[in-house]
Amino acid sequence: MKDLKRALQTTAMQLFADDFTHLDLAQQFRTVAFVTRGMIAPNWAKTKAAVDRSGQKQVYYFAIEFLPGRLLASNLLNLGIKADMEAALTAYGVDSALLYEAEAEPALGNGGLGRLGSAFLDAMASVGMPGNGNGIRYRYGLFRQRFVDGYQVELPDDWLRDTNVWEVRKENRAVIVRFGGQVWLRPDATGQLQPEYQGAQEILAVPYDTAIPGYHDGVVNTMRLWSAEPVNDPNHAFTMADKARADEITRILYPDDSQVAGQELRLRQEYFLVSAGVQSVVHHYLRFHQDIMRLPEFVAIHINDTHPAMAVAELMRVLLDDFGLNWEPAWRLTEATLSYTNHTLMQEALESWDQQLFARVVPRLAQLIGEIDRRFRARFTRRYGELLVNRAAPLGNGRVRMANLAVIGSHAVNGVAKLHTQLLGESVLKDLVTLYPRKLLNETNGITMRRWVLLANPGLTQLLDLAVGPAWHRAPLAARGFAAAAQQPGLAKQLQAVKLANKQALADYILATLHETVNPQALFDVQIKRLHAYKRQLLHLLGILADYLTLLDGGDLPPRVHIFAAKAAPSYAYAKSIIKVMNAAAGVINHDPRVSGRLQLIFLPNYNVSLASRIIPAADVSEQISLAGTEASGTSNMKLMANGALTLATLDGANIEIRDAVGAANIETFGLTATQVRAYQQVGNYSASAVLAESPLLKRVVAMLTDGSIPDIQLEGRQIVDSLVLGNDEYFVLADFAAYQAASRRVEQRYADPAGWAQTMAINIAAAGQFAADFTVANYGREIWDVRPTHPPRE
Ligand code: H53
Repeated sequence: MKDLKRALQTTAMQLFADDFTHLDLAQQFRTVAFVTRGMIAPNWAKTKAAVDRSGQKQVYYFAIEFLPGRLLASNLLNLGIKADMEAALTAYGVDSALLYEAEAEPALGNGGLGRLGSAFLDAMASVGMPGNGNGIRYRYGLFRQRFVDGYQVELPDDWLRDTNVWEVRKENRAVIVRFGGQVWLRPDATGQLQPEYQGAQEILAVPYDTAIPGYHDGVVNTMRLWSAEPVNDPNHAFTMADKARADEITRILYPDDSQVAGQELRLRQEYFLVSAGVQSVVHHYLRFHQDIMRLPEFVAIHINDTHPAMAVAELMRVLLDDFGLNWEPAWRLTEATLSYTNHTLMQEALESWDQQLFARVVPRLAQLIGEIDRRFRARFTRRYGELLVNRAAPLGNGRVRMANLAVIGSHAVNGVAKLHTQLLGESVLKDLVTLYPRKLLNETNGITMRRWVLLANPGLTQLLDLAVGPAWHRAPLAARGFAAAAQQPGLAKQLQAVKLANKQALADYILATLHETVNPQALFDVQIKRLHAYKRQLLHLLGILADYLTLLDGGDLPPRVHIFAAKAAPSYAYAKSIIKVMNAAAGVINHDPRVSGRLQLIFLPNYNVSLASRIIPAADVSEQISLAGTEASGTSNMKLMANGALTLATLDGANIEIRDAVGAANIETFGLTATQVRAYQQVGNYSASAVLAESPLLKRVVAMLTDGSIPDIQLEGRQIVDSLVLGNDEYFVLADFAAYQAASRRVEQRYADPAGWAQTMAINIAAAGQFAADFTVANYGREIWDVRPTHPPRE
């Protein structure tokens, strides 16, 4: 503690020429972060040297998004000096909670996909797997969301305005990425065809490295993010136009989640990420190895979703053009090095690119994919027939199909929850699984328990430590003992007290941000995730409106606060309409004295990792109500259960595995199954109007969207009703409504029994350990990457 105080003082002098106590909060944050970074650095260097020296195989996780969340508290925790640093801060009169909030949040992802990537980096470091993130250093992260008259407004996220203390610019590791122009193939002296480029645009990719310390294990891995710059050629100064063209590539994160943007700039971002990443992986490999033929023994490159799927062709390009390999050996190396995770079954999230656009942006890759396609067809057509092979090929209908390319060029492909993997095999990847029956695996997603419990919920952490000892920090399954321990009334009472305190803290935040008073004794019912039709925030809203009517009719329902947080893609009009209607409905319900204290709708703006950390510990109920067969996995479902929320869920994604973990008595499930949904879709016999006609309550609820009872939503209300009625309710919201209402009533009955509720809470907390990302990455390591952790998570 004394040492830390001294370090803060010295660093404050060096950075700001002033005493630590004289600095403002932002400067104090920088000082603390700088000291922390200094403490990480030696182990960072040591980890890198050890991996290179021992020749351990390394994972390179390629992802267009990473969503680390603020790093200071998590770094301090993992270093094991959080309490000491906080004590040092207290001694200087600084509130560490406020200091943590002074950190700009790196919002370099949209949602689950990016957060998963960051969880994996944290987990790999924590179990001792050499793992590197490879992503993009977006100048502007995901937009900040504000509500104006209930409408979502997007503000730029200028997260790099102040220096980013955590990153290290590595100009000496920069590489050149080539776009556009024309490529001619000419035979060289040996007769091999060599590409010649004409008129290509060259961009410099400069890496910025961020340390990812593992939990109490001295391992520090790297997240490498690439930034685009003009090439600085001493003989040829770059122009402002060159600079602008380069800057553009890494300026913004596309704000789409589970949807494709489809713009040329996005394609350029993808190639930039892939080309810089592949080149730097190969350069690094060659510093310690001679023989390129042994690449897959030392390197695993993972393609996270299809955005980096061009890695297949880029690695082929490097092997053929730079190393002069023949096609077959190059292909064997590529397949052995690459693996791919699919994260979605949704049509609108499956990437494909117009072939002409593709050829214009990355002409050499277009040639190579043409050849991959030709060989693929030649290999399989005779045996499997043209129809199947046409569907599974990388090229078809004038498009480059990224998922097909990724599967064909990888030795393994995985889904992210059992149901998702099964459905992949039956639908999206059916043909490819026929051709490559051994490639498809399941790797259910996981979460960082340390961030979502240790950091976010100190009260619960203390209780768990008390009940089962601190072993669960490293061995998440050790939390299992909590279920039995919580049968003692004393512990159960403490658990209730912790939850209540967390709810009070959230209530304070709600009061401060929205000026709404909520009662912490009420049931806190939480749905936090991207706003997307398939996730069915609309079903939740219809449930709230139905409860509102029931209360107005004189019905009796226990006090309940519905808490939402969600961003909508700026161009996703339907999702934005739902936000507007939610906010307008909140205006009506929250200010109607007839339901005062019994029903509230709280929509918190600007959902991000920090806001999630506030909401999750305070949740009683976790709404996971996507249409069965649409949510690949979900991960907020895991975070919420780990904090003791009861899951109110459809049988979708990882909800099914949560049910299996906690037992059917400790979750509320409802609704159509994926099989039933598919049957309706295949036969075409679902009629939303018929469902509506049969339910007077539902009819009244839907009418509220257009009859003026919610003011100022003429267009939005109409749009939603049209989607339900004229559009025949694509996501079966009306079909599941009655079952949802019934499940909601069952939740309330449970909540009326505090002792039973506390048991359910404890069972959920106790069972969450199996969803620790530590296990997930260890499984990837064993089944896909062939990389073993040096200290695997204990079972
Ligand atoms: O990935 C999560 C899943 C979640 C899924 C999400 C996702 C994105 O965030 C973006 C694109 C995409 O294809 C999938 O929707 O169900 O939990 C991590 O696997």
